[in-house]
Amino acid sequence: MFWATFTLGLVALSASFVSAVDPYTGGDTSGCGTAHLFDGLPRYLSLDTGGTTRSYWIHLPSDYHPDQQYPVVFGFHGRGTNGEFFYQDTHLSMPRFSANKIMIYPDGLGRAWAGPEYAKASVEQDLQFVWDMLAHVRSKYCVDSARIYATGFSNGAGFLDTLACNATVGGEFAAFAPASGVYYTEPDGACEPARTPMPFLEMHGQADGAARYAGGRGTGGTLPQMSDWLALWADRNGCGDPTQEDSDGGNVHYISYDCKGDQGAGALQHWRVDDMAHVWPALHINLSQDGQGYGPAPISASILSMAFFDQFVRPA
Ligand SMILES: *[C@@H]1O[C@H](CO)[C@@H](O)[C@H](O)[C@H]1NC(C)=O
Ligand SMILES: CC(=O)N[C@H]1CO[C@H](CO)[C@@H](O)[C@@H]1O
Repeated sequence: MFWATFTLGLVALSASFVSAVDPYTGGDTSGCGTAHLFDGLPRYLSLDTGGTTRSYWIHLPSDYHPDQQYPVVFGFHGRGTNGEFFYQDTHLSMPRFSANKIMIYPDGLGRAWAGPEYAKASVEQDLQFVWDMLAHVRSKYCVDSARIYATGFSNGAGFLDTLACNATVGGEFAAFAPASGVYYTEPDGACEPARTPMPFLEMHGQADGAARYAGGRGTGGTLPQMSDWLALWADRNGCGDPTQEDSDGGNVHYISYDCKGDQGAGALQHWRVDDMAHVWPALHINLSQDGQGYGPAPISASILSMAFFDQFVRPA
C-alpha cells in the first residue's frame, strides 16, 4: 500500500537527518520532574497575555514521564471554530499520530487568528500569545525545546506563515505543516525567518473554494497564488528545483524541494490534490470534510504532518 511504503521511507530518512545536526539544548526545563493528573486526556488551561485571558487545550501522552523531554506540537484551528474542534476533527491526540508528543490546541480570539481582515487579534497580540504559551507550557511540563512544531487548518494554517516570518517567536519552532492555508500576510516584504531553512510542508486542494489555489480575493483580504507562495518559501529556504511525483491516477501531486543547510533535504514539501475541497485532509471522512461534502481524501494531514516533524530539529 502506498501509505505504508511512504511512511516507512520517512522513518528511515529521519534518523539520518537528525543525527547530522546538533539539536538546540536551551529552553526552560523547569516543568520537568512534576507528575500530572489526566495524562492521555485533554486539559483546558488559561493564561494572561498582554492583559487578556487566553486559553488552550493540552494533551499529554498517556504514558507521560515527568523526567522525559517531549516534543510539542501546536495545532491552530480554522476560522469560526476553536481548539477543541481542531483536535476532534484531526484526531491528532490519538496515539497513532502523537503517542510521543505533547499536543497544544490554542483558542483564537473571537475564533480567528491574526492576519486576515476578519481577525480580532493583531499579529503582535497573537505572536505574543504563542510566546506566552510556550513559557507557560515549559514551566509546567517537560519540553524538548529543539522539537517544537506547528500545524493548522485554513486561517490557523495561514497564521503559521506569519509565525515563521517572525524571527523571535517563529524561531522557537523547528518545522511547520499547514493544511488548506489562507496566506493573507503574503507576500510579506518584512518576512525575516530565524533560520534557513524554515521547513514547511503544505497540503492544499485545487478544488478549494475558500483558500483558492489560484489566489485572488478571499473573505479576509487578498490571497497569493499557491505557486507564488511556494516560490517565496523556496527562495527563503534556498531551495533548488523541485521534484514531482504524481499518484492516485493523476489526482495527487507531491512536490519536494531540497534546500540549503544541514537539514535542507525535503525542507519544503507540497501536496496538491486536484479534487480536494477546503478540508483537513483525512483518509476517513471527518467533520471538516463532511461539512464540505467531500469524501475521504487520498492523503492524511495528521500522518504527513507528524512524520514531517520527526525529520527536523531546531539546530543548536
Ligand atoms: C516578532 O513578534 C514580536 C511579538 O509581537 C515583536 O515584538 C517583534 O518585534 C517581532 N519581530 C521580530 C523580528 O522579532
Ligand atoms: C465525523 C468524524 O469525525 N468522522 C471521522 C473523522 O476521521 C476519523 C478517523 O481519522 C474517524 O474516526 C471519524 O469517525
